[in-house]
Amino acid sequence: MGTTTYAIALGANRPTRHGRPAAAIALALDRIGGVVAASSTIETPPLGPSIRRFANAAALIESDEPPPVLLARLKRIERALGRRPGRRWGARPIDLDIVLWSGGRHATRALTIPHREWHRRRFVLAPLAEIAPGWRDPDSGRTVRQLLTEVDRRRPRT
Ligand code: A4P
Ligand code: MG
Repeated sequence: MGTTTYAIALGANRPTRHGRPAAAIALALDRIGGVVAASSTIETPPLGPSIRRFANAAALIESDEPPPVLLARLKRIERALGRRPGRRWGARPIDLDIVLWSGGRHATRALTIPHREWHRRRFVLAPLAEIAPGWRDPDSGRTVRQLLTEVDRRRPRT
């Protein structure tokens, strides 16, 4: 039985032998396991230099793993699904980020939770608001739903 809840953001914008980006997201969720809630998968315009649109989703998972152990496992899943280290923000078959966890904050050189920038990104907030609208950002005290509203107020169309 899992004792810790994590919110994971999933993103993909390159097809793989498993199919379209949305298929990689479904497969990643299956491999991660312990999923207690999963959002729909939405298509989003790329932030940054990528040209291809992204598929994005969010999930809540339960796990006994401490954050660095979960991160190492997520990286192994990324590699198994065809991710290769490359240009930051490059096109990727799958990106698995830890956005929040029930332990509050976690900050080491290799891993920062909450994920930096998550609260400004509609492609993270919109899926997460489907499954965890009331989860509060430990830094600002605002809920996911409030953060999404604020992002939409600033940039109503993206
Ligand atoms: N790291 C630190 N904290 C975390 C965390 N909370 N979760 C470190 C995961 N990793 C964390 O990540 C680089 C390093 O960050 C890791 O080795 C880990 O030690 P990465 O996944 O290997 O590389 P990346 O994904 O290229 O970098 P990064 O910074 O995660 O990119 P972003 O900021 O996630 O941006 N547009 C749309 N529409 N949708 C997207 O999903 N994604 C990006 C990637 C850009 N534009 C996008 C999307
Ligand atoms: Mg990442």
